[in-house]
Amino acid sequence: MLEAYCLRTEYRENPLGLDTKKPRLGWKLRSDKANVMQIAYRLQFSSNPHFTDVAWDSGRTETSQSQHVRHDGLELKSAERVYWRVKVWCSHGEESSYSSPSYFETGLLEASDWKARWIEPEKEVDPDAYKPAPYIRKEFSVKKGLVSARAYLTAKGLYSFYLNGVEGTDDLFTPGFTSYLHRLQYQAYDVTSLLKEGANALGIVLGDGWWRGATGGANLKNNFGYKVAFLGQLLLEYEDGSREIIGSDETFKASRGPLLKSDMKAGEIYDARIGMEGWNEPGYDDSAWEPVHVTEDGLDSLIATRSVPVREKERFTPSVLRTPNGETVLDFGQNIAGYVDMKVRGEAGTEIVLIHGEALDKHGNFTLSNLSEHGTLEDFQEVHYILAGKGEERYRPRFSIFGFRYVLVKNYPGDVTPENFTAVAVYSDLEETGDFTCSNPLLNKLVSNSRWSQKSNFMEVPTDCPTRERAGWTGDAQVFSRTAADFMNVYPFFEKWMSDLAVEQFQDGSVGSTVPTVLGYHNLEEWERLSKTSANPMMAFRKPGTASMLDGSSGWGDAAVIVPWTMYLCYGDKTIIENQFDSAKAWVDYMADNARNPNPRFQDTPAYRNRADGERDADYIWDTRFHFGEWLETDTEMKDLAALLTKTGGCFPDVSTAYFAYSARLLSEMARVIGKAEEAEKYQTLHKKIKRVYNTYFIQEDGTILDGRQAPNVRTLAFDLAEEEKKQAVADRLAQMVIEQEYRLNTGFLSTPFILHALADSGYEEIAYRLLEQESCPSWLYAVRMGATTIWESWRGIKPDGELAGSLNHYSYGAACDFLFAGAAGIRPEWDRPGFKHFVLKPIVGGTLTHASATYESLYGTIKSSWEKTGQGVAYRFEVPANTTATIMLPGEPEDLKKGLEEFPDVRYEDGRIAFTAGSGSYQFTI
Ligand code: RAM
Repeated sequence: MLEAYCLRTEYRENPLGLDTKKPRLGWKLRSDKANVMQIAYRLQFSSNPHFTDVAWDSGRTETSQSQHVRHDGLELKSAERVYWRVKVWCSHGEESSYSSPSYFETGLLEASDWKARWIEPEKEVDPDAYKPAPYIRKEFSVKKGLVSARAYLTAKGLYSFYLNGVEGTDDLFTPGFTSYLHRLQYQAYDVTSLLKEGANALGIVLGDGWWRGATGGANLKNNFGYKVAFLGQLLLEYEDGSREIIGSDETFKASRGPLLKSDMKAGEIYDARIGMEGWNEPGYDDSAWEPVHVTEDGLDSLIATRSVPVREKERFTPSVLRTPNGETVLDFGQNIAGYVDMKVRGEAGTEIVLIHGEALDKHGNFTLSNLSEHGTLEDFQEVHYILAGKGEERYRPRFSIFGFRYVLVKNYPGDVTPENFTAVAVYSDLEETGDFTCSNPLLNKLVSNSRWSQKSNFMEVPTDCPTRERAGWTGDAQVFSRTAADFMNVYPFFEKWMSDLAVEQFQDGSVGSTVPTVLGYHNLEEWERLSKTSANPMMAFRKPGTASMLDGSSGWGDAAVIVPWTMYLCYGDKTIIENQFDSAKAWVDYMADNARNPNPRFQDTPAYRNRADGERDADYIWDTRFHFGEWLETDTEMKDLAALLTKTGGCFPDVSTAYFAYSARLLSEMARVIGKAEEAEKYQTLHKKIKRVYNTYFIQEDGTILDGRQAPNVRTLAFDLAEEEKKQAVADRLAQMVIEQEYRLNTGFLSTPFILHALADSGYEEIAYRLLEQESCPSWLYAVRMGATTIWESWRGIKPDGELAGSLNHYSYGAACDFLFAGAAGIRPEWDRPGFKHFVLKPIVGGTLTHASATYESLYGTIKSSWEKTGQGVAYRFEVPANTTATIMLPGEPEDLKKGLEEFPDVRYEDGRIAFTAGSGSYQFTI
């Protein structure tokens, strides 16, 4: 048996509306044999699923490549469906039959395909007030013989749409979040089954969304514009081959409706008394509705959607609490991002209020205090529902999403009972790829918490938290990107976000700390308005297109390099490197320019006097500009952060120089991967120079970098910055600090993800495990013991006395889970052969664990690694998917080489481990 399955186009199953002319295709191989490699494939394209007319045939193509396959074969037209199938030959000589067909469809490839015009439903808007959501409708007729219908839709703001009263999709928060003024996505939907011959109605509701609703820590409003707008067209195709287009234009009509406010952060007000039954069905009397305004807005920024659609996912039923202060609070048991789906019966006009929060205070009462440290909206995370009073009513927000575990319920008529409230988790529907379990239940909970923080924050863009800021903070995303790839297939998600990072990059190469930025406006008019009127300079601190003081921080801006590299490492797709190379290079050049700028504060230090090859050593130390530094180390309190930055002036040369070196090295690797030899050489040289200077000025003989601080040692090891002769000292010093600090961490955002790897990879495996399994504060498991269901922003999110600090749903520290996948279970990608086409299985047995097991769904299929301590030794089990190979590296003694490992021709003893290459199949060894 040999089979090609799991066919994907552009990482999606049967996608509609692609605007790439050469989509990436991929498939997996399944076989009942071991040691299976694909040696050739044959691809066919057709206009029909039976392949009666083959439009293109690759013929037998000799290669083992089964992912990221692109072909020139087809001249794609707009709105065209293409079926494809593949057959493969494998190393055993076997030939598969053709896979079941898969398809993709192109979107509107030419600007001229758009017949629709932008329409605005609102006349005047008050920029400072919340606005009711506009409802838009259009009736049209469908002739006999409809064979297919597509909807191509987008909005400035958010849209949901209905055909004949039925919602057109379960995708939420469309058109997604991008740097709208440069890239605005449209979605394509197959709506054939929703239409009927005769009269039909299209209905649209628009929400404020990221376009003009409150965003970021500063709650900027009108970030992209003042008015919401809609653009969309239906493409109808009839039996006789004729086509008809119904595009948004002046014949569409608009009205306000029951949704009186629709802010993503502040929440919604819905007055169900404003009944509009049938508004989105044909025959509705819309004589009181207003005409829409057709604008001259262009279509240049339109792109087909690249979003992984946001959807409703897990559901939770609450327990109902009566808190000491007499309030009624729902506890859903899990901190999530989403909303509550509520059922209610009561009198017309009753106004129910739901307020969403993450925690109870130390007295057990509902609180939002942990989220208000930076000031927040008055009506933060609030839903107001006003009853129509007509039997059972049901409501869930449409354009708001909240971070919460608890909900304060006010004014609910009758008894608050669990069955009337369901919390729905809402996030980008990424394929889950990884799981880990072991004998320590607290670690299993840590894995769950980290995964939940990913789910809560992977909502169109990677956010810091789903509550206070909800911003695409580049630093947080960068440190978590590797772990994110363990849990889910994040390639398409990051590919999209990185394009936004690049378009928002500043002229001088500096990278925003939030992408799309919420540290300043995109909307020039709004910036001008507020810079004139606002008493608070923070409200207008950044002119569109210019960096704010908080942008361009090392460790944050490095997302421009680290994220594409990490995605390449985990998925082997060069596209992200090709797309991002110029952006990554601009960031590294920016660092180089800034490193050359002197900082008068350090001008008397030796680095400013010493020269090599005519250049000052200080030219390779980045000691200028503002940076966040290691950020939130264990001994920093949330409330002291601002003071710390003022004290240091945001100047952390050890951090900035280390990232400068690391990004230069990764950039050189990126250049090599895409065949830019000259640049590969140039940035390798740059890396060497920075490394030399870093060793000279930052690393002391005994391996100390900053006295008592673990972070710089971790960074030095993780980025491979120490010269060979200093390496061990840096590792020894780190281990010593961890012991001196009684197996507790003192790292922050940037190096926490690496500390366990850094220790274990330098021979301190047991120390790594002790640190990981530490249960007292500060530690990962302290939070677990305190009942955390997600990862906290601060190590002291809930102090032992119940005091709260900061967001309870920030994934950064959860990045440690990569140690469970890549360390404990040992599933690791390889730099030189990325994407798990080849990988390493190098489990680390240790700590209190008696067993550990991980699965990872790679692009080639399922990888499994587990171990268990038994009376006979440690029993290892592995699974290597077809069309891949693995280097298995087991702990053991040289004499263990004889234990049934003879079948592996390259078995050897290497770095204290038994190493050999294995092809696909299942393996079991006891050593
Ligand atoms: C905080 C954000 C984020 C962090 C920045 C520096 O306010 O929540 O996590 O990256 O600041």
